[in-house]
Amino acid sequence: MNEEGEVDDSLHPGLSEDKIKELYHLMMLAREFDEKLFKMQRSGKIGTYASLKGQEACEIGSGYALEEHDWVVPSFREMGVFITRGADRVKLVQGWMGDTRAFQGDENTRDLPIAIPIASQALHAAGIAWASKIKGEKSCAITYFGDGATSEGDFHEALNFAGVFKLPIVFFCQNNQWAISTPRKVQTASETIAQKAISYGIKGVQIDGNDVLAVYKATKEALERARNGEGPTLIEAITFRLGDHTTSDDASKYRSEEEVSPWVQKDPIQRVVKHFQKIGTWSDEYGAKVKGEVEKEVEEAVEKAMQIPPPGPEDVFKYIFKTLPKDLEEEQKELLEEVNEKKSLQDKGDAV
Ligand SMILES: Cc1ncc(C[n+]2csc(CCOP(=O)(O)OP(=O)(O)O)c2C)c(N)n1
Ligand SMILES: [Mg+2]
Repeated sequence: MNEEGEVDDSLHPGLSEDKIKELYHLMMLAREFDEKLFKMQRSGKIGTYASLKGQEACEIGSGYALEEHDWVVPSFREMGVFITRGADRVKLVQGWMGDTRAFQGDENTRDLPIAIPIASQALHAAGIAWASKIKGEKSCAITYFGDGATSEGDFHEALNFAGVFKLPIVFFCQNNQWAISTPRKVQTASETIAQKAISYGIKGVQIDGNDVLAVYKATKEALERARNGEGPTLIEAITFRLGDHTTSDDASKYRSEEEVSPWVQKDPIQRVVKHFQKIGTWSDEYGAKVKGEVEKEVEEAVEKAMQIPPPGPEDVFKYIFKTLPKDLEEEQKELLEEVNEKKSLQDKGDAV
């Protein structure tokens, strides 16, 4: 789908117009969550938030191509993928509110919690794909990371390992042009990120990451190859981070208006609207209906998340180790004793 919303029939992924409407709905839902969480951070309800604004086509298009039994191994900007996978909306908000209980992992899904250490998750994904292969399962792993992650050793080790063992894995790079304040041009001397695949003997493709149909198609094809035993694919999706790196950043300090404004015109959601207008299926009523639905869904999730009592100090120690190592067990005990002591002193004080 080009920037005018026209689709080249010879490249069409074969999704019906109803399915494209579903993609539009999911992209609008991701944008609505994004805007709401940003506002919650500004009003002190969330500590830090990492916006996905501008990257909705990458996340919804690729998420939509996955099968339920596939594994998702994300970084920290993939809320759109989680939404597409049907993740619990309340938990998404709860997690951004800093509640570790939202990250305990759900036995019913194959979506891993977010990873903050850049590129570390690519190795976890390679390990998961290896396990699937050994077990003879048909599930693939997809791992997400940014342009900056491609400078980390973990990225290269994961690609090498996956190439050698011909693993059922898709490496999805959201090249949003920036790694905080480091621009893509100083990240690597390679002309593209996709070409790095060549040195690991795997397939590499570069796509327009603001074209939801291209993203869906490239991911679907990569997954099919992986399922057929043809090995990994590195997808480089060219996109742009429209917002700041996180709410702790101010991108205007290192990006000019001239750089940002053309990307505002390339908004992946507006491109789908143009498509509907071109083929005559758009109406303002339809636009308002979708907007109303996503607003309601987000409002409800936020309201429920706000009612959850905050976690206790003991929760800091849960969800990382299946069995707590001895030293952490002692730390947990000490902390709880300290907290209880403070509480009883406070209660005494209150009583006096
Ligand atoms: C190993 C490691 N080094 C540094 C950081 C600090 N850090 C957080 S995000 C980020 C930039 C990541 O850029 P990119 O991979 O392009 O992803 P994007 O944020 O653009 O989605 C850095 C350096 C970190 N989290 N982990
Ligand atoms: Mg980046």
